[in-house]
Amino acid sequence: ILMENELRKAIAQGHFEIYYQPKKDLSTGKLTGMEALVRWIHPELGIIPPNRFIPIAEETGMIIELGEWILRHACQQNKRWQDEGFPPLKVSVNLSARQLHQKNLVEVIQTVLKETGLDAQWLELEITESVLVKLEEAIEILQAIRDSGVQISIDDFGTGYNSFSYIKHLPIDTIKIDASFIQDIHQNQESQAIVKAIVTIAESLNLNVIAEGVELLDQVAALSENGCDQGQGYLFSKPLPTGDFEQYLLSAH
Ligand code: G
Ligand code: G
Ligand code: NA
Ligand code: MN
Repeated sequence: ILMENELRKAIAQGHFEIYYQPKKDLSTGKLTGMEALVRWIHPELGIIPPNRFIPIAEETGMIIELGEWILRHACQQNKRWQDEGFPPLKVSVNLSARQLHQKNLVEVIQTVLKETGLDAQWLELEITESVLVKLEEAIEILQAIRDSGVQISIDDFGTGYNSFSYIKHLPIDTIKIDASFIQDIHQNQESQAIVKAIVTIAESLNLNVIAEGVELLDQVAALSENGCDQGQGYLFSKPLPTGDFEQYLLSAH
């Protein structure tokens, strides 16, 4: 209850910050986009990671308001970078299960894009696989989002279900391979086989594929060998606050 009240206050007062983590083309090293990751900046406790408050925000429904704040700030910042002359990049924002059920989600997305002036092509929404396999009306919602020009990525792919076949029905753009397969890919043949299978499916369905949790050059080599040409992880950079990410953008080009 204490945490809940604190969180309510924080949302009312906007005590959050969005960190950004780069996504890279593994063969050229070029930046391909960035993931927006929220942090709670508590006046006494300091930085509180999302694992500690997103679940509470979901249970209480506060994620609707917080999610909109995150979406608006990520789009606003991305537009600002574009206006400042940085090469345009796609920003990926995480969407929780509760937000997918939100009746006016598409309207909210369209309003945020209009108000921030960000073109839809520079926004992607990351949705965890486990949410999608459970959601019967997912197809219609995803289709409506994509119809407005926003892209969809399946997050943590490979952990949510025992068969890949359902994804052929989903209107999506990108598969994000779960970090658990990347962690040991350089020394585990099963992980290599799984990544290779995911890449093959992605290719046949005309989807992009990206690996998350890339920490080692050996993992990059194994990913390239198995046809995965995009990655995100500590090897390139941890998630950075706006100012630091800007420095990263300046040094990366
Ligand atoms: O870096 P990391 O500690 O940022 O994120 C931990 C978890 O919190 C991840 O599962 C991530 O998807 C989730 N998360 C981070 N930012 C957001 C956000 O803005 N919205 C939602 N729904 N989840 C987020
Ligand atoms: O669930 P989602 O994939 O959105 O969450 C991404 C989480 O992974 C965040 O907590 C982010 O900080 C973390 N992360 C990003 N890169 C790495 C990495 O290379 N290694 C590990 N262990 N975690 C990472
Ligand atoms: Na994500
Ligand atoms: Mn993920």
